[in-house]
Amino acid sequence: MSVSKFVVAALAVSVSAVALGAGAHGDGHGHGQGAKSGEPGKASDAGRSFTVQMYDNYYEPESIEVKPGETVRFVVENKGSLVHEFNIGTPAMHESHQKEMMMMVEHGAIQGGKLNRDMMEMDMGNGMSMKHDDPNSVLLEPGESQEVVWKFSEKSGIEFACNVPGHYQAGMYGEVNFNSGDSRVRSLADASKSLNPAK
Ligand SMILES: [Cu+2]
Repeated sequence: MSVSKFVVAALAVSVSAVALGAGAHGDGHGHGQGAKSGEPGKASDAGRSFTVQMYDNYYEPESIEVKPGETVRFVVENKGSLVHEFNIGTPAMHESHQKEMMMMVEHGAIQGGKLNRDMMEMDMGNGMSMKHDDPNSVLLEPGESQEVVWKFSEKSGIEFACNVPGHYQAGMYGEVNFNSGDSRVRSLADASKSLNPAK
């Protein structure tokens, strides 16, 4: 992890602490507010596929470039020795998800390198469970791999992140860069179009 990334992570934590203290919540000041990070995509619409490898505690690659509106297939592999998550969302979404993940650790659903999937299915008594089945994320034990197909929206400021307690703070997140003007990206886009002529 680079030093600058650590500084950014530390800054994000302190900024969100201030926001919490002020009773504020949300990720914007009007512009783009309510816009979502995207929606579940159909595999048949995915022109491109990325392999994302998860280590302790970082991703390879550390960032990806997509076009607004593009559907991308991610093949997520856990190459580390701990449980890791791949989750697509805004920093605010990751922050609130980290609280849920903390609960999963406290209840023993996540134990270092193991997931207690029976525990995750269990009713918590209030009709809720610790099921981890959101379409924008996967939670994997070491050696597991799974796919996420995601259709990105126009909204920028999206990260893929691991919300297992402590991992985001250790730098386990990466940027989704929206790029449509760059010539290299354009040629990739053209290539994906020719693979998927229906679009
Ligand atoms: Cu992790």
